[in-house]
Amino acid sequence: MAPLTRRKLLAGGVPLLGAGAAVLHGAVPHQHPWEGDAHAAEGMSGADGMHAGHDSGGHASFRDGRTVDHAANGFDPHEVVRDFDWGTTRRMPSGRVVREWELVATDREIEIAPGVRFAAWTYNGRVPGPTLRAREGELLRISFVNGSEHPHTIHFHGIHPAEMDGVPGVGAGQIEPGGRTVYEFDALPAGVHLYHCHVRPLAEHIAKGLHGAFIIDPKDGREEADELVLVMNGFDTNFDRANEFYAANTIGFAYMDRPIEVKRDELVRVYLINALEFDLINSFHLHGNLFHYFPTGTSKEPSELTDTVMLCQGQRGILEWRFPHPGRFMFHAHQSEFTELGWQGFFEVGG
Ligand SMILES: [Cu+2]
Repeated sequence: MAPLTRRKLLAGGVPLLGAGAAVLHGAVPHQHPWEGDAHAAEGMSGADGMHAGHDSGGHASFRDGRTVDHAANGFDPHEVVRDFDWGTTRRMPSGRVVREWELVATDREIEIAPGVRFAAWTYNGRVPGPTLRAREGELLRISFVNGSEHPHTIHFHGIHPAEMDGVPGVGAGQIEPGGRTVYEFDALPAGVHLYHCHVRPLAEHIAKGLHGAFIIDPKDGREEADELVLVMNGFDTNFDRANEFYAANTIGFAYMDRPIEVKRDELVRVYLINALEFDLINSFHLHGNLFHYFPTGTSKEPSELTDTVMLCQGQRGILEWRFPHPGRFMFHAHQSEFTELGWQGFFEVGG
């Protein structure tokens, strides 16, 4: 029997209404990627018996309660969400601050869902890569070491000279395995940006894990807040250029299993980035509240007060709100398909 992928299921003419809804409803629980054709994909093992938890009666998760071994991965989405890497600084004679990081590309297998191994390409061993954070106007110096078996670069969004753009054929160009280079530019403009590899095939290099958040604070800062970073991404585990798993910060359902704790009435600021490949858009939806949205974080005036934003690949923004009510509030992609395949979580608002 030909394998039925979720793409074929959605694109293959299965009617979504009436009698067809029953077909879809019946088919979906048996066609989760971790038990269907994806199962045979190289590098996947130990995924037997996995089901999304909407079969389980509880909240969506993985049925038997197993969770990803974050310690073995070497990164934990609960730490990633509040982990801002300010690098190291020194002051030049002129008084200007130079901020420096070292980013090393490595090939390593990570567990993206319980029992599902993915041969990732990483910056500093994690997906997403470290959240690099600087202040507007500083001089930034990023040493890039390619410890991977494939050529890579780091392409930063923001304003910089052409030779620092991290694309093949310009400046240092493509960095071969064992090679290194230094990217140096001014921290401009203030906002939430991203960085990613820019070697072809581009979608694969980004989707394998070579992407991360890059935040530049305005010179006069922002209002004190509980700050979070959510990098929306996904994983194509069977190499069909469609994602089988979706998440914010790589591990699907991680914030369902363990909600992100925030305080009532405290300002919450989310740096939201869409690093998803193979799907044209992604989105963020907040329950029980609305947020101010600052596209790319480049203006201090919000463009909108809303509860849902849609982002194309590479789009990003800042979200700000306060929870007036305690309790558990969901956040998730408003494409239900993405939600069911991992991209959902809870905020736990303490009284
Ligand atoms: Cu690459």
